[in-house]
Amino acid sequence: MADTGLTFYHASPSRSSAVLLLLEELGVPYELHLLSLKNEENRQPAYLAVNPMGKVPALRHNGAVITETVAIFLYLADLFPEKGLAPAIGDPLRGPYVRWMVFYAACFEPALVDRAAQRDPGKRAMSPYGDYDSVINAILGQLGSGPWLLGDRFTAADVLWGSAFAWTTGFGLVRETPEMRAYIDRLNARLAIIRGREKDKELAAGQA
Ligand SMILES: N[C@@H](CCC(=O)N[C@@H](CS)C(=O)NCC(=O)O)C(=O)O
Repeated sequence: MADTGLTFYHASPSRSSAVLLLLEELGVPYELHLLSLKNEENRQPAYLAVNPMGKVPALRHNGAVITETVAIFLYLADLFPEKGLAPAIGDPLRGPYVRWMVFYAACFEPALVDRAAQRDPGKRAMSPYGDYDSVINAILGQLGSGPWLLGDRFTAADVLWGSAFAWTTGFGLVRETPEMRAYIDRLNARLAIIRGREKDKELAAGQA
């Protein structure tokens, strides 16, 4: 495949692992720039020039930098429409797709982190996510019986949510439900995801 011009800034394992899985699903080549969080390579000037937040993941594409997991997901899935991981503009699934992608960053992550830190989310009306249970119920309601978040269509949103459920239930941050378990297992059974997890494990071992 021709050079894609993609550079992926990754630390293994971390939130950027989900992007690695997405790249594996897309099956496109990229240049990997591995950072050690333990050695605080993400806090050095060279990386802060890429992402002033010092956070991974980040992506560079033909000179433009994209940070924030969800932005990277939306960008990559749209960049390779032929892979079919993003409903196109005009497709009735496009709205729900963008909705549940953004819901991840705008509601789920803040709710998760507040809960993990045992922080009071404050008044429901003032909180960007209302309350934790509403967030979990909303995403589980969307998942329904699946098999995927948008029904029969597998999209990049499933890589994001399936891998998020896997690590958050794994750490005991989110209580696993049978529907969630089945969804995680469905994602983990995909060949690209198996390959991606294997690759990420090797990267982590190489850094240890
Ligand atoms: N809002 C960011 C959060 C990314 C994030 O928190 N990444 C963690 C890894 S799990 C990180 O880079 N931590 C290193 C640090 O902050 O020093 C996103 O969604 O991409």
